[in-house]
Amino acid sequence: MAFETINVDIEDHVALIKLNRPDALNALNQQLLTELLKALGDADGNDKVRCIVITGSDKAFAAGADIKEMSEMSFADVNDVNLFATFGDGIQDIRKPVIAAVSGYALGGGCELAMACDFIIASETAKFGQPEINLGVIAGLGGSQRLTRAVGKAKSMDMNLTGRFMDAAEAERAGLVSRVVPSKKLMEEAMSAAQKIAEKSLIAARSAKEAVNRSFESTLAEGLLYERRAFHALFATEDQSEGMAAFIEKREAQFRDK
Ligand code: CO8
Repeated sequence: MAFETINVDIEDHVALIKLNRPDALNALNQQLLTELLKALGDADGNDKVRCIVITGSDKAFAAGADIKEMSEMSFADVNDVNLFATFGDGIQDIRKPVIAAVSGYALGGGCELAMACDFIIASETAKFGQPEINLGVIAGLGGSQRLTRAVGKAKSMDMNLTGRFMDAAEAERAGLVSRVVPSKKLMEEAMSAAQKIAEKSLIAARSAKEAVNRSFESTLAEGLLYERRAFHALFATEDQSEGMAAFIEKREAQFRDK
């Protein structure tokens, strides 16, 4: 499938997916969402890919769902657009690690897309927000749920009710992003983080991702049990033997995902 609204490059085991609707600040229309889901699924199933990075342009990661496309929709239309219902689940189903590299605006569906990734690296210019309230609607892809889990009720309510934007420094203080870097260094930093992940055992990386995600869905006791069982299971892998032997022999581990 040839993509028109995104670019995909695979280099050194990292799939870099760049949103590419510059005239609309990468607004997420149906075509872009369809192409993005397809590209993510392809990357997840491609043996050459071990980590995925999603990014936008300097000015905008994504300025939200496409308002022009949505403006004509009725309840029945929105209800009927399967993508609005399935996109969030689709991105959650990606088993390889996914990093969002955010510069400029990450608003509405753009902020929600970034939050659906495993972690966010932001440039100093990044601005996050859930301004749907200004349009007479509310967040529809996790902005009231993932944002609240990430930054707590006070800031989430503030952003969802006033529609104000959070800059990169505030987003880092609040725990929404894992690191903030100078604008020029964003892609270098994101790709270097992705490379680091790509060097690990993919079995362990997937397991770590699943365990962290499980913490959002379970009690502490259940989460701890899940983590412990996943930890035990990794002792059935060759990568566990290799990783520990490499440490003892003072050499780099050669993981084989076995
Ligand atoms: N949808 C469609 N077009 C957009 C969007 C958008 N979300 N954002 C920007 N654009 C377009 C503008 O219309 C403009 O196009 P044109 O030149 O043809 O008029 C072009 O991009 C450039 O935008 P601006 O001229 O407005 O640029 P500024 O630098 O002046 O302002 C802003 C940048 C502040 C980002 C401004 O564009 C803005 O406020 N955009 C809208 C932000 C917003 O409200 N986002 C939330 C949308 S609703 C949503 O995301 C709901 C998600 C729910 C579910 C998703 C399911 C998948």
